[in-house]
Amino acid sequence: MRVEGHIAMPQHTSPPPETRVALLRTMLRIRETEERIGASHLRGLTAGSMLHLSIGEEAIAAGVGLAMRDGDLFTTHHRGHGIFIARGADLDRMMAEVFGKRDGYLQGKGGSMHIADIALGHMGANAIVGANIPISVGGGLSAKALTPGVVSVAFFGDGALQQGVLYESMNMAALWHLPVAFVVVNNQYGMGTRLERASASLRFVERAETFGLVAREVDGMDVEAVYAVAQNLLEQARGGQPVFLMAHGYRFYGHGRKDPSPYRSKEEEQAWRLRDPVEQQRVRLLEAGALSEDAYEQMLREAREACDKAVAFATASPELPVEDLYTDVYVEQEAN
Ligand SMILES: Cc1ncc(C[n+]2csc(CCOP(=O)(O)OP(=O)(O)O)c2C)c(N)n1
Ligand SMILES: [Mg+2]
Repeated sequence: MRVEGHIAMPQHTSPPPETRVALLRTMLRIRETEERIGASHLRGLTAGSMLHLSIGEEAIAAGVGLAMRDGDLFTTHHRGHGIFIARGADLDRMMAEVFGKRDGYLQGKGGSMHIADIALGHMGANAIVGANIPISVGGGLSAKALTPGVVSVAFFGDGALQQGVLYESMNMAALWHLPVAFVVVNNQYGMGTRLERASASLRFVERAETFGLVAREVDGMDVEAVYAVAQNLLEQARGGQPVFLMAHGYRFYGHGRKDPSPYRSKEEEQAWRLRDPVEQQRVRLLEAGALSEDAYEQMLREAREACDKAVAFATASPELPVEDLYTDVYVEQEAN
Protein backbone atom coordinates (compact mmCIF):
# COMPACT_ATOMS: atom_id res chain seq x y z
CA MET A 1 0.00 0.00 0.00
CA ARG A 2 1.60 3.26 -1.08
CA VAL A 3 1.15 6.13 1.29
CA GLU A 4 0.37 8.81 -1.28
CA GLY A 5 -3.27 8.89 -2.26
CA HIS A 6 -4.39 6.39 0.35
CA ILE A 7 -4.35 8.46 3.46
CA ALA A 8 -7.12 10.73 4.54
CA MET A 9 -5.05 13.07 6.69
CA PRO A 10 -7.11 13.88 9.76
CA GLN A 11 -7.77 17.53 10.38
CA HIS A 12 -6.11 18.16 13.69
CA THR A 13 -4.82 21.01 15.73
CA SER A 14 -1.35 20.58 17.20
CA PRO A 15 -1.24 19.15 20.70
CA PRO A 16 0.05 21.40 23.52
CA PRO A 17 3.78 22.25 23.30
CA GLU A 18 4.80 19.91 26.13
CA THR A 19 3.01 17.01 24.40
CA ARG A 20 4.71 17.78 21.06
CA VAL A 21 8.08 17.63 22.81
CA ALA A 22 7.10 14.49 24.74
CA LEU A 23 6.20 12.77 21.47
CA LEU A 24 9.67 13.55 20.11
CA ARG A 25 11.39 12.50 23.35
CA THR A 26 9.54 9.19 23.31
CA MET A 27 10.42 8.50 19.68
CA LEU A 28 14.05 9.34 20.32
CA ARG A 29 14.15 7.02 23.32
CA ILE A 30 12.70 4.22 21.19
CA ARG A 31 15.12 4.90 18.33
CA GLU A 32 18.21 5.00 20.53
CA THR A 33 17.20 1.96 22.55
CA GLU A 34 16.44 -0.12 19.49
CA GLU A 35 19.68 0.89 17.77
CA ARG A 36 21.50 -0.32 20.88
CA ILE A 37 19.49 -3.53 21.00
CA GLY A 38 20.25 -4.09 17.30
CA ALA A 39 23.98 -3.49 17.80
CA SER A 40 23.96 -5.85 20.78
CA HIS A 41 22.20 -8.47 18.67
CA LEU A 42 24.87 -8.26 15.97
CA ARG A 43 27.47 -8.86 18.70
CA GLY A 44 25.61 -11.98 19.82
CA LEU A 45 24.52 -10.50 23.13
CA THR A 46 20.74 -10.89 22.81
CA ALA A 47 18.80 -14.08 23.46
CA GLY A 48 17.51 -15.96 20.43
CA SER A 49 18.59 -16.01 16.81
CA MET A 50 16.01 -13.49 15.59
CA LEU A 51 15.43 -9.85 16.55
CA HIS A 52 12.67 -7.60 15.23
CA LEU A 53 13.19 -3.84 15.41
CA SER A 54 10.48 -1.22 15.01
CA ILE A 55 12.88 1.51 13.87
CA GLY A 56 10.91 3.65 11.40
CA GLU A 57 7.63 2.89 13.19
CA GLU A 58 8.25 5.12 16.23
CA ALA A 59 5.47 7.59 15.44
CA ILE A 60 2.84 4.87 15.70
CA ALA A 61 4.16 3.63 19.04
CA ALA A 62 4.59 7.11 20.51
CA GLY A 63 1.42 8.59 19.01
CA VAL A 64 -0.89 5.86 20.26
CA GLY A 65 1.17 5.16 23.38
CA LEU A 66 0.96 8.75 24.63
CA ALA A 67 -2.75 8.95 23.80
CA MET A 68 -3.29 6.02 26.19
CA ARG A 69 -3.66 6.58 29.94
CA ASP A 70 -2.22 4.99 33.05
CA GLY A 71 -4.12 1.79 33.73
CA ASP A 72 -4.92 1.09 30.07
CA LEU A 73 -4.12 -2.40 28.83
CA PHE A 74 -2.26 -3.50 25.73
CA THR A 75 -0.72 -6.41 23.87
CA THR A 76 1.74 -6.30 21.01
CA HIS A 77 2.99 -8.41 18.14
CA HIS A 78 6.61 -9.57 17.91
CA ARG A 79 7.82 -6.06 16.97
CA GLY A 80 6.74 -4.39 20.18
CA HIS A 81 9.77 -2.74 21.85
CA GLY A 82 8.69 0.72 20.77
CA ILE A 83 5.17 0.41 22.10
CA PHE A 84 6.40 -0.90 25.43
CA ILE A 85 8.89 1.98 25.74
CA ALA A 86 6.14 4.48 24.89
CA ARG A 87 4.10 2.99 27.75
CA GLY A 88 6.92 3.47 30.22
CA ALA A 89 9.03 0.30 30.10
CA ASP A 90 11.92 0.23 32.56
CA LEU A 91 14.83 0.17 30.12
CA ASP A 92 17.13 -1.73 32.48
CA ARG A 93 14.70 -4.59 32.96
CA MET A 94 13.72 -4.53 29.31
CA MET A 95 17.32 -4.72 28.12
CA ALA A 96 18.06 -7.53 30.58
CA GLU A 97 15.05 -9.45 29.25
CA VAL A 98 16.18 -9.00 25.65
CA PHE A 99 19.64 -10.23 26.74
CA GLY A 100 17.99 -13.28 28.36
CA LYS A 101 19.18 -12.35 31.85
CA ARG A 102 17.81 -12.97 35.34
CA ASP A 103 17.00 -9.32 36.12
CA GLY A 104 14.83 -9.01 33.04
CA TYR A 105 11.06 -8.59 33.22
CA LEU A 106 10.56 -12.36 32.94
CA GLN A 107 13.94 -13.45 34.27
CA GLY A 108 15.11 -13.75 30.69
CA LYS A 109 12.66 -16.53 29.85
CA GLY A 110 10.53 -14.46 27.49
CA GLY A 111 13.03 -12.36 25.59
CA SER A 112 12.17 -9.68 23.08
CA MET A 113 9.18 -11.49 21.59
CA HIS A 114 7.33 -12.44 24.79
CA ILE A 115 8.03 -9.55 27.09
CA ALA A 116 5.22 -8.46 29.42
CA ASP A 117 4.62 -6.27 32.46
CA ILE A 118 1.19 -6.49 34.01
CA ALA A 119 1.97 -3.51 36.28
CA LEU A 120 2.19 -1.29 33.18
CA GLY A 121 -0.83 -2.93 31.55
CA HIS A 122 1.35 -4.91 29.12
CA MET A 123 -0.38 -8.28 28.80
CA GLY A 124 2.30 -9.62 26.56
CA ALA A 125 4.10 -9.49 23.26
CA ASN A 126 3.24 -12.49 21.12
CA ALA A 127 5.18 -14.17 18.34
CA ILE A 128 2.19 -15.91 16.79
CA VAL A 129 0.75 -13.56 14.18
CA GLY A 130 -2.66 -12.33 15.40
CA ALA A 131 -2.59 -14.28 18.66
CA ASN A 132 -2.37 -11.21 20.88
CA ILE A 133 -5.60 -9.78 19.45
CA PRO A 134 -8.15 -11.97 21.30
CA ILE A 135 -6.14 -11.48 24.49
CA SER A 136 -6.79 -7.76 24.16
CA VAL A 137 -10.48 -8.47 23.65
CA GLY A 138 -10.35 -10.39 26.93
CA GLY A 139 -8.71 -7.33 28.45
CA GLY A 140 -11.59 -5.24 27.15
CA LEU A 141 -14.15 -7.61 28.65
CA SER A 142 -12.36 -7.46 31.98
CA ALA A 143 -12.16 -3.65 31.81
CA LYS A 144 -15.85 -3.35 31.02
CA ALA A 145 -16.76 -5.48 34.03
CA LEU A 146 -14.17 -4.36 36.56
CA THR A 147 -12.51 -1.07 35.61
CA PRO A 148 -14.82 1.09 33.49
CA GLY A 149 -12.99 3.82 31.57
CA VAL A 150 -9.98 1.62 30.84
CA VAL A 151 -9.27 0.82 27.21
CA SER A 152 -7.55 -2.33 25.92
CA VAL A 153 -5.35 -1.89 22.84
CA ALA A 154 -4.12 -4.61 20.49
CA PHE A 155 -1.12 -3.61 18.35
CA PHE A 156 -0.45 -5.92 15.42
CA GLY A 157 1.14 -5.94 11.99
CA ASP A 158 -0.41 -5.93 8.52
CA GLY A 159 0.29 -9.67 8.42
CA ALA A 160 -2.49 -10.21 10.95
CA LEU A 161 -5.02 -8.61 8.59
CA GLN A 162 -5.19 -12.00 6.88
CA GLN A 163 -5.80 -13.94 10.10
CA GLY A 164 -9.35 -15.11 10.85
CA VAL A 165 -8.90 -14.48 14.56
CA LEU A 166 -8.84 -10.72 13.91
CA TYR A 167 -12.34 -10.83 12.48
CA GLU A 168 -13.69 -13.07 15.24
CA SER A 169 -12.19 -10.60 17.72
CA MET A 170 -13.65 -7.52 16.03
CA ASN A 171 -17.07 -9.16 15.91
CA MET A 172 -17.01 -10.04 19.59
CA ALA A 173 -15.77 -6.60 20.61
CA ALA A 174 -18.57 -4.93 18.63
CA LEU A 175 -21.24 -7.40 19.72
CA TRP A 176 -20.41 -6.94 23.41
CA HIS A 177 -19.60 -3.20 23.19
CA LEU A 178 -16.11 -3.70 24.56
CA PRO A 179 -13.56 -0.89 25.07
CA VAL A 180 -11.04 -2.27 22.60
CA ALA A 181 -8.81 -0.54 20.06
CA PHE A 182 -7.37 -2.53 17.16
CA VAL A 183 -4.21 -0.80 15.92
CA VAL A 184 -2.56 -2.02 12.72
CA VAL A 185 1.11 -1.16 12.43
CA ASN A 186 1.19 -1.41 8.65
CA ASN A 187 4.83 -1.50 7.63
CA GLN A 188 3.85 -2.71 4.14
CA TYR A 189 5.37 -6.20 4.50
CA GLY A 190 4.77 -9.45 6.33
CA MET A 191 8.29 -10.90 6.22
CA GLY A 192 9.08 -10.57 2.45
CA THR A 193 5.49 -10.32 1.19
CA ARG A 194 3.94 -6.97 0.35
CA LEU A 195 0.45 -6.41 1.66
CA GLU A 196 -0.97 -6.19 -1.90
CA ARG A 197 0.29 -9.71 -2.58
CA ALA A 198 -1.31 -11.08 0.57
CA SER A 199 -4.76 -9.52 0.48
CA ALA A 200 -7.29 -9.55 -2.36
CA SER A 201 -8.79 -6.30 -1.09
CA LEU A 202 -7.07 -3.36 0.55
CA ARG A 203 -10.27 -1.84 1.91
CA PHE A 204 -9.44 -2.62 5.52
CA VAL A 205 -11.12 0.44 6.97
CA GLU A 206 -14.42 -0.47 5.32
CA ARG A 207 -13.90 -4.05 6.40
CA ALA A 208 -13.64 -2.98 10.04
CA GLU A 209 -16.67 -0.69 9.66
CA THR A 210 -18.83 -3.56 8.47
CA PHE A 211 -18.07 -5.27 11.78
CA GLY A 212 -19.47 -2.24 13.61
CA LEU A 213 -16.18 -0.57 14.50
CA VAL A 214 -15.32 3.09 14.08
CA ALA A 215 -12.35 2.90 11.73
CA ARG A 216 -9.72 5.37 10.52
CA GLU A 217 -6.37 5.35 8.77
CA VAL A 218 -3.47 7.68 9.33
CA ASP A 219 0.00 8.61 8.13
CA GLY A 220 2.08 6.57 10.56
CA MET A 221 5.18 8.69 9.89
CA ASP A 222 3.52 11.80 11.38
CA VAL A 223 3.48 11.46 15.15
CA GLU A 224 1.15 14.38 15.75
CA ALA A 225 -1.38 13.02 13.27
CA VAL A 226 -1.25 9.61 14.94
CA TYR A 227 -1.62 11.16 18.39
CA ALA A 228 -4.64 13.24 17.33
CA VAL A 229 -6.53 10.40 15.70
CA ALA A 230 -5.64 7.98 18.51
CA GLN A 231 -6.90 10.37 21.18
CA ASN A 232 -10.20 10.70 19.37
CA LEU A 233 -10.58 6.95 18.80
CA LEU A 234 -9.54 5.92 22.31
CA GLU A 235 -12.15 8.23 23.83
CA GLN A 236 -14.81 6.47 21.78
CA ALA A 237 -13.44 3.08 22.80
CA ARG A 238 -13.57 3.99 26.51
CA GLY A 239 -17.32 4.34 26.13
CA GLY A 240 -17.70 0.84 24.69
CA GLN A 241 -17.40 1.61 21.00
CA PRO A 242 -14.58 -0.56 19.64
CA VAL A 243 -12.30 1.18 17.16
CA PHE A 244 -9.82 0.30 14.42
CA LEU A 245 -6.80 2.35 13.36
CA MET A 246 -4.66 1.51 10.35
CA ALA A 247 -1.37 3.41 10.61
CA HIS A 248 0.80 3.35 7.50
CA GLY A 249 4.53 3.26 8.09
CA TYR A 250 7.69 1.33 7.31
CA ARG A 251 10.37 -0.67 9.07
CA PHE A 252 13.76 0.72 8.17
CA TYR A 253 15.57 -2.56 8.82
CA GLY A 254 14.58 -5.95 7.46
CA HIS A 255 12.15 -8.38 9.03
CA GLY A 256 14.85 -9.49 11.45
CA ARG A 257 17.87 -7.27 12.10
CA LYS A 258 20.02 -9.46 9.88
CA ASP A 259 17.54 -9.61 6.97
CA PRO A 260 18.99 -7.57 4.07
CA SER A 261 15.46 -7.15 2.57
CA PRO A 262 16.16 -8.38 -0.98
CA TYR A 263 12.41 -8.20 -1.68
CA ARG A 264 12.26 -4.41 -1.70
CA SER A 265 14.14 -1.76 -3.66
CA LYS A 266 16.74 0.61 -2.29
CA GLU A 267 14.74 3.47 -3.86
CA GLU A 268 11.67 2.48 -1.88
CA GLU A 269 13.69 2.26 1.34
CA GLN A 270 15.26 5.64 0.66
CA ALA A 271 11.90 7.29 -0.03
CA TRP A 272 10.58 6.13 3.34
CA ARG A 273 13.77 7.05 5.18
CA LEU A 274 13.36 10.58 3.86
CA ARG A 275 10.14 10.66 5.85
CA ASP A 276 11.86 9.53 9.06
CA PRO A 277 9.29 10.21 11.78
CA VAL A 278 11.86 11.26 14.39
CA GLU A 279 13.58 13.69 12.06
CA GLN A 280 10.26 15.10 10.82
CA GLN A 281 9.14 15.91 14.34
CA ARG A 282 12.54 17.35 15.29
CA VAL A 283 12.50 19.72 12.31
CA ARG A 284 8.87 20.61 12.88
CA LEU A 285 9.52 21.63 16.48
CA LEU A 286 12.74 23.51 15.68
CA GLU A 287 11.01 25.44 12.90
CA ALA A 288 8.06 26.24 15.14
CA GLY A 289 10.41 27.50 17.84
CA ALA A 290 8.95 24.87 20.18
CA LEU A 291 12.39 23.32 20.76
CA SER A 292 15.95 24.65 20.71
CA GLU A 293 18.97 22.84 19.26
CA ASP A 294 20.40 22.67 22.78
CA ALA A 295 17.24 21.14 24.20
CA TYR A 296 17.30 18.56 21.42
CA GLU A 297 20.95 17.69 22.08
CA GLN A 298 20.15 17.32 25.75
CA MET A 299 17.26 15.00 24.95
CA LEU A 300 19.51 12.87 22.75
CA ARG A 301 22.19 12.72 25.46
CA GLU A 302 19.64 11.59 28.03
CA ALA A 303 18.38 8.85 25.72
CA ARG A 304 21.92 7.61 25.09
CA GLU A 305 22.83 7.67 28.77
CA ALA A 306 19.72 5.65 29.57
CA CYS A 307 20.83 3.09 26.96
CA ASP A 308 24.38 2.94 28.37
CA LYS A 309 22.93 2.29 31.80
CA ALA A 310 20.52 -0.36 30.52
CA VAL A 311 23.23 -2.22 28.59
CA ALA A 312 25.54 -2.16 31.63
CA PHE A 313 22.69 -3.45 33.81
CA ALA A 314 21.84 -6.25 31.37
CA THR A 315 25.49 -7.21 30.91
CA ALA A 316 26.09 -7.44 34.67
CA SER A 317 22.94 -9.49 35.28
CA PRO A 318 23.55 -13.26 35.51
CA GLU A 319 21.76 -15.92 33.51
CA LEU A 320 19.32 -18.09 35.39
CA PRO A 321 20.72 -21.48 36.38
CA VAL A 322 19.49 -24.27 34.15
CA GLU A 323 17.59 -25.86 37.08
CA ASP A 324 15.20 -22.90 36.95
CA LEU A 325 14.22 -23.59 33.34
CA TYR A 326 10.83 -25.05 34.23
CA THR A 327 9.91 -22.80 37.14
CA ASP A 328 7.30 -20.07 36.55
CA VAL A 329 6.14 -21.79 33.39
CA TYR A 330 2.87 -23.19 34.71
CA VAL A 331 0.70 -22.04 37.62
CA GLU A 332 1.17 -24.48 40.49
CA GLN A 333 -2.25 -25.95 41.37
CA GLU A 334 -3.45 -28.83 43.52
CA ALA A 335 -5.12 -31.49 41.39
CA ASN A 336 -8.70 -32.03 42.57
C1 LIG B 1 0.36 -17.73 12.74
C2 LIG B 1 1.76 -17.44 12.26
N1 LIG B 1 2.06 -17.67 10.96
C3 LIG B 1 3.29 -17.41 10.51
C4 LIG B 1 4.26 -16.93 11.35
C5 LIG B 1 5.67 -16.62 10.85
N2 LIG B 1 5.82 -15.16 10.85
C6 LIG B 1 6.50 -14.54 11.82
S1 LIG B 1 6.49 -12.87 11.64
C7 LIG B 1 5.60 -12.98 10.23
C8 LIG B 1 5.23 -11.75 9.45
C9 LIG B 1 4.38 -10.84 10.25
O1 LIG B 1 4.11 -9.69 9.50
P1 LIG B 1 3.35 -8.51 10.16
O2 LIG B 1 2.19 -9.03 10.93
O3 LIG B 1 3.07 -7.54 9.09
O4 LIG B 1 4.38 -7.92 11.24
P2 LIG B 1 5.80 -7.26 10.93
O5 LIG B 1 6.82 -8.36 11.06
O6 LIG B 1 5.76 -6.68 9.58
O7 LIG B 1 5.96 -6.24 12.00
C10 LIG B 1 5.31 -14.30 9.92
C11 LIG B 1 4.53 -14.73 8.74
C12 LIG B 1 3.92 -16.75 12.70
N3 LIG B 1 4.78 -16.29 13.60
N4 LIG B 1 2.64 -16.99 13.13
MG1 LIG C 1 4.19 -5.95 8.46
